[in-house]
Amino acid sequence: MLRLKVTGMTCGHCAQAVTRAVEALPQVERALVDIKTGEVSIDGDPDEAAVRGAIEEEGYQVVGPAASA
Ligand SMILES: [Cu+2]
Repeated sequence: MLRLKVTGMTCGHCAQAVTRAVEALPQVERALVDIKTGEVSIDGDPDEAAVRGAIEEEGYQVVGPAASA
């Protein structure tokens, strides 16, 4: 599992955009977004750079690994 801290997500639309973008990537089984904490949890064996790129392409910033990771 990969967990990233993302800033800029403020509502359900943001969460859905990120979820959809990440779940479209290969080797991703499921993506879970918590907009309160800004944490994105990804199940599967994804390429981290691809995940970061997909999230940033949606307009959000990946600031690092999630604090609880
Ligand atoms: Cu939003």
